[in-house]
Amino acid sequence: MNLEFKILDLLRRSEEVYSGELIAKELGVSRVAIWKAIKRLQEKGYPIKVSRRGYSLENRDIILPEDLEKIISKSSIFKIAKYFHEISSTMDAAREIAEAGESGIVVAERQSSGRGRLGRNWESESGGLWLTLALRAQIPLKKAFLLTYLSSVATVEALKRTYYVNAKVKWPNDVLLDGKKVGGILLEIKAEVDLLSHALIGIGININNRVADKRFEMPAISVSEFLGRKLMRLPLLKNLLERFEELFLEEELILDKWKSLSETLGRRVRIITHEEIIEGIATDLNEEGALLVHTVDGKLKRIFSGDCFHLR
Ligand code: BT5
Repeated sequence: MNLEFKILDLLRRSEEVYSGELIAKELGVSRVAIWKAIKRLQEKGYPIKVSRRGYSLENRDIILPEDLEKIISKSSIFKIAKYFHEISSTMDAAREIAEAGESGIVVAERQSSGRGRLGRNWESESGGLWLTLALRAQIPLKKAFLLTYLSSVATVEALKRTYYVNAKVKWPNDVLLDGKKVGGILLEIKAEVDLLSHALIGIGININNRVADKRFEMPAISVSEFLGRKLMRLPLLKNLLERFEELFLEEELILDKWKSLSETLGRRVRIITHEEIIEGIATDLNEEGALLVHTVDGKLKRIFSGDCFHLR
């Protein structure tokens, strides 16, 4: 661990102001070395406040490249980690990893062209958790859909475990908090014949960013807006990856888990596909991952993709 990382790590652990003397003592280096390292960190844009009493962080919720290294050192799937202050989309960097034949994770503080399904815009201001998992795995193409459900379940369980909030999944790729969109999953795959060569799993979660007053297609919320306080994202990231790996390696009953966390099943829904608009009661997921909807005119529809709106 280099000195700059050690200083940031120390400062983000507590709200207190640390004197240069105390930092120097804790890290076993001179005060001049600390002072120089702080200067370098400020030049890199880290929000370190300097006062007469010492140093503190204006915003303690920082994720560092070293954090990602630590996380993947414990991973049995992901071998490469990349962190960006700003990037077009974490999907782009993840694609490079996958095309080089590796599995890895990419996290960015901000995305300038974050995207959702069908090329839609995904607002990715600083404070959210924006990541993509690049996964090389021999998965039959027919089962690729499971990755979206698996990632939604992992996200919901990580949110519950980290912040004790009652998050839910919504068909097909949303995560809800208080009935509003707190996160979304974007799956991009490359396949040869009927086998996956890689999957890029984009996960976006609104944490400390503000979204409640944005005019999206459906109401949005961030965890911080819901809880009314600022949060640390690193524990969520750790829990999310841990849960993803457990679910992926143990091949637990993903669809059952998704169903038990679902806010869609049992609801009256309107589904817009590229062919039609369907209204009815969403009753189940079948084993192929299709949503089953009983329509008002008595038909049973199997829907594989589309936009879903919960009706009252
Ligand atoms: C999604 O698409 O929900 C998938 C979002 C995936 C984002 C992650 S972030 C890391 C990785 N890198 C990327 O570039 N993307 C992934 P979809 O279901 O198509 O929803 C998109 C719609 O959600 C938009 O058309 C807006 O209406 C709304 N929206 C945009 N930004 C939002 C936000 N931050 N929070 C809630 N809703 C948002």
